[in-house]
Amino acid sequence: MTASFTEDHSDPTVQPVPASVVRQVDAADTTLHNPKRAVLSLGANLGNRLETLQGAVDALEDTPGVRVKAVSPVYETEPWGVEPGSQPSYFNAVVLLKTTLPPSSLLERAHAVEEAFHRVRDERWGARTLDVDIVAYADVVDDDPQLTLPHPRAHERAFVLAPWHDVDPEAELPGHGAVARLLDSVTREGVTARKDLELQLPE
Ligand code: A4P
Ligand code: MG
Repeated sequence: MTASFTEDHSDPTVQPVPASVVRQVDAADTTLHNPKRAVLSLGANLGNRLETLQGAVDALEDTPGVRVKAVSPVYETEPWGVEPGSQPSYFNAVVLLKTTLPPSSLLERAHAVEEAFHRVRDERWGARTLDVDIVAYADVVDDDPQLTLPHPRAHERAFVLAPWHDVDPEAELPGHGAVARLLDSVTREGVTARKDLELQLPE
């Protein structure tokens, strides 16, 4: 947006644009030219897990302001945080994005994608058709409970670290260091690569 828009009042039908709006538009414009890297974790343990994960990848790619840059291998994983045997196993994968959306809008979109796959929230860590978590957004570190960045449990979960390491061996988790080193420090028990399955990167 140029200053002349705000200063040229010769046409009486044109209202002056407040400076604060000009600043907002200019900031949005900078973001558009400066996409950020984001890492999302996908998990499913109800329904057709592979189809759902692929649907989530496609829905993310269909989001204005989001490009899916890489999709990890699929892992079959024992449910974390619940009684053993009380839930079906998960399929987990990690997606690398470039996005011009701010973190809050990316979370809104993640929730919309979950809802499109009939996610029902009844209990914490309950079985679900789809969970879409933001693992990391650029270098942002924020303890806001609505959107904690990086994801507060990502650093201790092999079902996040292993697929992330597969697609980006040099990755760093902000505030925690190299994903490769974190992966060495957690158990991989119950986290198995499903080499017979594959998610497609959208065209
Ligand atoms: N929230 C805060 N930070 C974030 C973030 N970085 N990404 C808030 C996404 N959401 C974030 O999430 C609850 C609230 O967390 C959201 O409203 C959001 O504002 P939810 O998806 O409604 O509920 P949840 O997923 O049951 O809770 P929570 O605490 O996010 O669970 P986790 O830690 O995501 O764990 N075992 C295996 N093997 N594989 C899994 O994928 N996933 C979970 C869920 C448990 N066990 C698992 C797996
Ligand atoms: Mg979640």
